[in-house]
Amino acid sequence: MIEKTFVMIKPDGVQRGLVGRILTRFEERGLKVCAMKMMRIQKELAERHYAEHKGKSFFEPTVSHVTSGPVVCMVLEGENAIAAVRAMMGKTNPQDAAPGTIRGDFCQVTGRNIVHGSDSSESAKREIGLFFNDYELQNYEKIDEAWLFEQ
Ligand code: IDP
Ligand code: MG
Repeated sequence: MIEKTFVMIKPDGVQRGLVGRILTRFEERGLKVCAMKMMRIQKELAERHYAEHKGKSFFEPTVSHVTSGPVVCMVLEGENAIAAVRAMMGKTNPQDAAPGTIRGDFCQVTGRNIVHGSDSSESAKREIGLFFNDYELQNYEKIDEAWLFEQ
């Protein structure tokens, strides 16, 4: 099923100069970029984004980290895009993330795992709505679609 998912390159990914390499992985997979922007997240938005973790020990540090510098937010579309992106990111703790995944290749600790991706269709819908207005989502056909998918 063709899905949209929300992806964010966190401040550590931006600071380490990995935006291009992370984006390239998604583009090479054939995922379509439907929206993308760099922004500085306000505390309130960060708290809403990570609301499911409120009360956990890592909530405050995570909110603090994700608001500490600019992030790059995007909406990616493709076949089972939500699970596909999660698989490409690797496990939350980079020590458990397989080599070949973004976290497995570029990170060492959970609190600096450089990338976020929605974990379910409900999360994807919620997170896309939190970070993007409808008019920011581009609806277009890419020329590689005829070769990426069976007709
Ligand atoms: P996910 O990003 O793989 O979906 P979640 O469990 O939803 O992982 O946690 C959200 C984010 O909170 C993680 O990506 C990480 O940045 C941070 N986080 C989660 N657990 C810990 C922890 O035990 N220590 C430090 N940071 C954590
Ligand atoms: Mg999560």
